[in-house]
Amino acid sequence: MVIIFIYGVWGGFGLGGPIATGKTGVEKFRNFSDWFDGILLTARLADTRYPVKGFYVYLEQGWFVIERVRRMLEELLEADGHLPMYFPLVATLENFSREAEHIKGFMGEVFAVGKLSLGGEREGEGAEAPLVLRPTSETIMYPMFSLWVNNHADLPLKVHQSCAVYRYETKATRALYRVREIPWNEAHTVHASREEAESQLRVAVEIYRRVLDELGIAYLILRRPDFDKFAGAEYSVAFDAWNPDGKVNQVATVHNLGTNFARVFEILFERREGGKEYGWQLCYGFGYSRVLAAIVAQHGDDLGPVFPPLVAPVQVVIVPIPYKGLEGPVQDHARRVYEVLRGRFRVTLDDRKDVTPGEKYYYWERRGVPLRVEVGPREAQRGEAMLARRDTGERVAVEVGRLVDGVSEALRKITDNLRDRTWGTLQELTVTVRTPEEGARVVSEGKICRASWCGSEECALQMRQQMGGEVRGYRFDIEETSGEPCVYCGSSGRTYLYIARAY
Ligand code: PR8
Repeated sequence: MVIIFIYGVWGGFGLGGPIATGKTGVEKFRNFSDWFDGILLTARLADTRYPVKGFYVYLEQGWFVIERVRRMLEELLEADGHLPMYFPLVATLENFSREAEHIKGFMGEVFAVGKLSLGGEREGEGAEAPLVLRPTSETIMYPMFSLWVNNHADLPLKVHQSCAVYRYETKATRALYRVREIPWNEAHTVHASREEAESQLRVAVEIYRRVLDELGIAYLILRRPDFDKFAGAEYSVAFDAWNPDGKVNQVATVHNLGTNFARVFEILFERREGGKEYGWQLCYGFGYSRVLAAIVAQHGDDLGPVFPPLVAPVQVVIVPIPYKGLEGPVQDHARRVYEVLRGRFRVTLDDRKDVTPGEKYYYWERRGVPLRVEVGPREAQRGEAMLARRDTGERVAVEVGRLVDGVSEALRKITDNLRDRTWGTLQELTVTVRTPEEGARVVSEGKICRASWCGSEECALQMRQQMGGEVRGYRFDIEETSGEPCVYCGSSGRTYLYIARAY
C-alpha cells in the first residue's frame, strides 16, 4: 500500500459610526469575525471543523457558487483561446528549485509528499528527495512548455486549469480567505514578444474584471509595488476587493513574468526572421474561495449572505401562508406558482407542514436567497403572488400571468442594487489623506488610504511604516495623476498610492 504523507518542509475591527449607518449589514462591520464564522455553517458555505489546520469542507451552497463562478471564468478564458488542460499535482524538487526568485518566495510554504512503508517509515523516491505539492504550477507546466514551444508558429500558447494548489500558510488561516488548499484557476501564457505579452495582460485583466462585475463585486485594480510582486515576476497587477473588517481581499492577480522563467526552463522559439528567442510569459490566478468570500462579505447583511441572482444556489423560494380553512386553495395556488417558475429559475417550494411561514422566511434568508414569493389566501383569491426582495425588503404583488417577467425584473433590480450598493461602500471606504498621521488613522479605522505619492520606493516603504497597513500599489486600470505633494516627502506627487490592511 502506498500512503502519501504530507509534511511541511523547510520549514472586528468595526467601522461603527457613520460608515455603517444607512447600510445593511451593520453586524458585519461591527464584528466581522463572529458574523462570518457564524454564517459559514448556517448558510451552508463551509464547515471549519475538519481536523487539519487550513483545510476546510466546502458545503453544497459554497461549492455551488464556486462552480458557477468557475464556469463563467472558464468560458471567457476559452473564448480567448486558452486551452483547458490538467497538469500533475507534484513537482520534482529539482524543477521546483530552478528559478531563484520563485524558490525564495515559496520555499517555506510548500508541502512535500513521499511514500510511507507499512511500518509508517518514509521510504522510496520521496525519502531522499520529496516531491513538492504545487503551491502554483509554473515549475510543473514550464518544463512541458519547453517541449511544446519550438517555433514562432507554436505561439501564443495559452493554457488554463482549475484545480487546487497547496500552500503551507504560516499566517493565521481563515476559511475562504487564507486557506492551505486553495481552489483556483491559473492561466499561463507564452508570447513571441514583450508587446504581445503586455497586450495579453490587459486581456486577462479584462476577463477577470468581467467576471467580478457580473458578480457585482467592488474592487480596486492595482499595480503592486516592486517589493511586493509575485516571486519571479517583472511586475504584478492585483484585484483587491473591500472587506468589512478593513482588510482588503486580493481575489485575483495577473503577473508579467518577462523571460525570467523561459530562461530557466528553456522555453525558446525560432523567430520568423530567424534566430532563437526566449518566450515572453504571463501567469494569472483567480482565487475561487476568496471570490466566494467577497460575494458573501460585500453583499451580506445581518442575517447572512445575499447571493447575486446569477450565482444564487436558490434564486427564488416560494412560501405558502396558509390560513385556517383556506389551506387547500393556498397550497394549490403555491403549486401553480411553482409550476410557472420552475424550469425558468432555480426555485424551491417550501411546503413543509410543521414549520411556520416566519420560520421559513428566516431559514431562507440565512441561506442567502435573493427573492421570496409569498402566497397567501389573498394571492390565491386574486391569482397573484407577492414578491419580497431580500436586499431592500420591498414587496410587490404580481399577477400569475406576468410572474416570469415580474420575477426576472425583480432579480435584475436586485443584481443592480447589490452592485451599486457595494461600489458605493468602496467609495466611502476609500479616503484621500494629506499626512501620514491621517493615513494611520484611516488605516486603523479599517478603511483604504489613498495618498499622493512621488513614485519612490523609499516613500512607499515609509508610508507603510507610518500608516501601519500594506502598500497595495497604484491604479492600473486608470491613470491617476496627482497634483498634490507626496504625503511622505512633500515633493511633487505623480500618482496615488493605496494603503490598507490585507488578508
Ligand atoms: C500565482 N501563479 O500563484 P498568486 N487562500 C486563498 N486564496 C489564495 C491564497 C490563500 N492562502 N493564496 C493565494 N490565493 C500565479 C498566478 C499562477 C497563477 C489566491 O499568483 O500567488 C489569491 O486570490 O498571486 C491570489 O490573488 C491568487 O490565488 C493567485 O495567487
